[in-house]
Amino acid sequence: MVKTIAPVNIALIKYWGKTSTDPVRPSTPSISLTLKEFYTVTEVAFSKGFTFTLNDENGSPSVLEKTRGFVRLFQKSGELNLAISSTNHVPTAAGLASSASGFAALGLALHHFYQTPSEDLIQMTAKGSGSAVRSLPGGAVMWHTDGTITPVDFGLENYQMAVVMIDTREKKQSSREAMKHVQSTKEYTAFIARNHQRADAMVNAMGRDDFDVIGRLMEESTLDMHSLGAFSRPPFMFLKSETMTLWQDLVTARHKGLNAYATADAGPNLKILFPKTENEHVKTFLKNYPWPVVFTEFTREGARLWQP
Ligand code: 2P0
Repeated sequence: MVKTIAPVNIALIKYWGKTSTDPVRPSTPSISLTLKEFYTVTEVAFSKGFTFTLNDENGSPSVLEKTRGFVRLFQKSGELNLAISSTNHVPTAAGLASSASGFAALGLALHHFYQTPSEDLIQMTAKGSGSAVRSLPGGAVMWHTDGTITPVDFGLENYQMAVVMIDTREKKQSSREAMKHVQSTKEYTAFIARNHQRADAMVNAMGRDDFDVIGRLMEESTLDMHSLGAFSRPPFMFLKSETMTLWQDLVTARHKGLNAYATADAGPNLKILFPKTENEHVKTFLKNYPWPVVFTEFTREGARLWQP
């Protein structure tokens, strides 16, 4: 039996699309921070037949199929006699499912279980979920267009994130499908060029701890990524009106001195990044809204074998 733990990561510069699926190569560099309080724990053991449970519930046929395909990267032939159980940990009852922590934990567990070469781990994990590779090392991480990952110099101990759970129901469209849709729009090429520049500028800003620039670049990358949905046929949106209302209010509060910036991923929940010194002000700001909020710190710990 092998048991692993892997953290969730949130991108400040967004990954959105691939130049190649085998091996996986992202079209744009992305940069993320690793969350301390959100993670997945996964156990892999020999069994009769193949089972996968997530939070003690059997995976749906499509999830089972995707998981089986992922395991096939590690065990190429023969029957799959494997029981996989995965648990997503979040600090409140409100779920925030994450394929990043899920595939990082599973990829690492299968790597140990089948004793595959270490140099293959990133590539295999990326096949499950691109963003999962950023959950492998922990800390501030950059995933490059050549498929490699490197640490980014950043004092993440001084920052926190508030995750506002506007709607935690499962999204209708997967990131993978959404990326494919937008890659055929002509606006995509310009997005990629802009996001490359932002990634370079972000590394600089993080190195000198320039939070005004970090926050601005994060919001730009987020809104640029989300706007691509409007150009795709048919158009789609992950953000909801509540997301935009809260974000607009945050911008207004910022003009009055609140030092915080927002981002959102393939769903309507808003994540607010701020220096720890702003914690009380952010709490006061968020008190006016009905949604559950989880505050989290960041961590330099990445995916690893479970140690009780
Ligand atoms: C990111 N997201 O950088 C971006 C921003 C969501 C919004 O990467 O196709 O599950 O499996 O590689 O990594 C989520 O998509 O997609 C994602 P695949 P993935 O975090």
